[in-house]
Amino acid sequence: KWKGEGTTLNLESIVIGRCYDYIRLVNPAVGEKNCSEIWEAFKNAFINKDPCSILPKDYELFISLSLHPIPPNKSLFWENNHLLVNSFADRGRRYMSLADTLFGFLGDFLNWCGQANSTGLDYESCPTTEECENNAVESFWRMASMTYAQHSSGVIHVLLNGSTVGGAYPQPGFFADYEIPNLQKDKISQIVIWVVDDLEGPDIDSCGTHTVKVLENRLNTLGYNVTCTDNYKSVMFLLCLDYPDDSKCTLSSSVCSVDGSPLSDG
Ligand code: ENP
Repeated sequence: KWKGEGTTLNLESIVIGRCYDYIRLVNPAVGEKNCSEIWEAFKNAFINKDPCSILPKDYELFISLSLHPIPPNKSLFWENNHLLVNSFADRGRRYMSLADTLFGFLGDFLNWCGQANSTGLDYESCPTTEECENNAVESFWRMASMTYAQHSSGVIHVLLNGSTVGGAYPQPGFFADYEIPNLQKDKISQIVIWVVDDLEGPDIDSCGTHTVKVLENRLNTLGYNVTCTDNYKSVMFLLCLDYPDDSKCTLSSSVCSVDGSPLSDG
């Protein structure tokens, strides 16, 4: 009856399995967590309720059971480049995006909703945010975003997509509406913005223009020390894995001959 996809099959096994994967292998530094209790708290946020009346605060117990420190200088906020961020952050080894925290990791790529007057999950369909914003998934990410921003410190990184139609900094958006307002200014030394275009995509937005300028102005007005870099090299290298022959992916062209073979230096 809803327009969105239904609950991911085997949701309970996936969430509990991911929880053990996270605390035992991905990030044992978080210490002991009760994965079955975390699942119960997650489920109780939305089961047996009208699927359009789920609020961020319904996930409060889930968040308090799964919360752990976020290392300073490791936070990575983003818009419109989910898979790139997953690779770049490398499950918390390089950066810790929301999906690399325990609470974000449990929900990444999944879908879920319940139904009124039933303790069952709806595997057929779930409401989209267009149908109702107070749905189980949207409220989960709102709560997770607010918590993640409140616990981020040191140098904050933001990876935006300069090829997004409508601009790299979307408003409304999670970063604009739930993350920026929850950053704790006294714990933050700098905000580093990276605007990276898709390799084969258009250059729609860049540092100092359009929506990125709006973002820079907003953060400056809030009193943050802000820097912005276009097509940051480390991220470019990762994109270039899939497009090695793209003109933007040439490594040190000056020391190569026309056929691409290295020139001897003698
Ligand atoms: P999209 O629309 O590019 O990607 C949505 C996909 O990313 C979904 O598979 C979603 O999991 C997963 N995801 C991972 N982290 C988040 C998240 N954090 N979030 C919403 N979805 C997330 O992403 P958005 O909507 O623009 O959100 C980007 C935001 O994530 C940024 O504000 C960034 O700073 C933040 P699922 O369970 O829905 O399938 C917050 C909201 O970290």
